[in-house]
Amino acid sequence: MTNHEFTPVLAAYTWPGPVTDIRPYGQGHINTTFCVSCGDARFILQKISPAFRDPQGLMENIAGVTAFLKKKLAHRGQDPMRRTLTVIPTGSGKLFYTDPQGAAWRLLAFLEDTVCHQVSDPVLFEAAGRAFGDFQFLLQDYPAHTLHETLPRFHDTQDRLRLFKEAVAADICGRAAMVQWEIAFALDREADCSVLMDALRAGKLPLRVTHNDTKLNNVLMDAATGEALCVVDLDTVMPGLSVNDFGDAIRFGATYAAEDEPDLSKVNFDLTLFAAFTRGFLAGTQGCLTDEELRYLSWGAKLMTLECGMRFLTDFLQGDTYYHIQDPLQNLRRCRTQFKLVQDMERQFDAMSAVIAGESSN
Ligand code: ADP
Ligand code: GN1
Ligand code: MG
Repeated sequence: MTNHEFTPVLAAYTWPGPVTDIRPYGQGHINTTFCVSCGDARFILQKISPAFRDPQGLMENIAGVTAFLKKKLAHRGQDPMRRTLTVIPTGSGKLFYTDPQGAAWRLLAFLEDTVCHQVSDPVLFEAAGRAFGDFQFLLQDYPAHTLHETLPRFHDTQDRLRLFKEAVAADICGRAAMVQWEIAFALDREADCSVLMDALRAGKLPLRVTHNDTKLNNVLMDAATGEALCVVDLDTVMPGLSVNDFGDAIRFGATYAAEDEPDLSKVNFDLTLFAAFTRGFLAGTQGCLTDEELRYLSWGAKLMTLECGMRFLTDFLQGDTYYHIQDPLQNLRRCRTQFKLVQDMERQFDAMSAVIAGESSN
């Protein structure tokens, strides 16, 4: 974007002084994020992805959840301004600004002196687990019925498989021929795709208020202490399954490899990382998960990894319209790392369940 294109959005907000710098920021795949400086003061400015059809509902969710969290954090004696996001309203008091092209923008307080990690290690992954577990703990009595569904059927893996099959059948970019192995990999696991939705329908798993996008880079760590400080990226806070929040974090962080690592020999599911996250997550949830939820955590890990791989492959087949990409094969590489991790998890499924049982009895 040129500086000229920022003129209307900058004019919609009240700044503490002249804007001195605007630059792309972070490694999110969905929104377009900028860091805006006014001298020493910094802000996060985000163009919300058009995938979110109802920015008003989305921003109401974020305003509601952050206000709720701030109260609980203050009650605990923790700093509400550092431990949750703060939405800065437009000059006319709105939660977001709509530009002349119809795109929605929001402004957030910048959390200074924090670090955002793109690759895992046991200490920080355990800290992330604690933060995502605590997020779930704090929101267990949030009024779920007030939340707007920002992306319908977001983690309905059966529905993701249906959309994937449609993309294969349509093959609008003529790419299906080059990914026959990956297509077969997903189709071979059709029966698995319904396991969690069936458990939900059978009343075995409760619907909770969940984050739904628990990637390691969606938690900011305190630069001084390493403590996981603030869960960010609240676009997908919706009623969902706790096991999916667990699983989505595992699919990204239970390996030392990057999500788009081209060399699959480097992409290995790591049980030590898995145990570290499990320990943190269970400590954060403070016993609020049911025995059935604990039993299904390994399924959450496997299915979120499979689902994410299918989503990357679907986007690759459809011409890369959903995720930001840096090159035309990035979604395919992302899909392959996820499928490699699924294979590893299938081989170590019993060991994963044993780790969970061990950690939950501590
Ligand atoms: P996306 O949905 O595209 O992933 P995010 O909301 O996760 O967008 O933001 C992208 C990145 O920007 C995050 O991974 C994090 O590094 C950074 N970020 C987001 N919010 C803040 C904040 N309030 N302060 C500092 N950094 C932030
Ligand atoms: C997206 O927004 P971001 O980059 O934190 C996506 C997740 C995927 C993830 C894969 C709203 O997360 O669902 O698991 O990419 N978010 C949305 O890296 O689709
Ligand atoms: Mg993000």
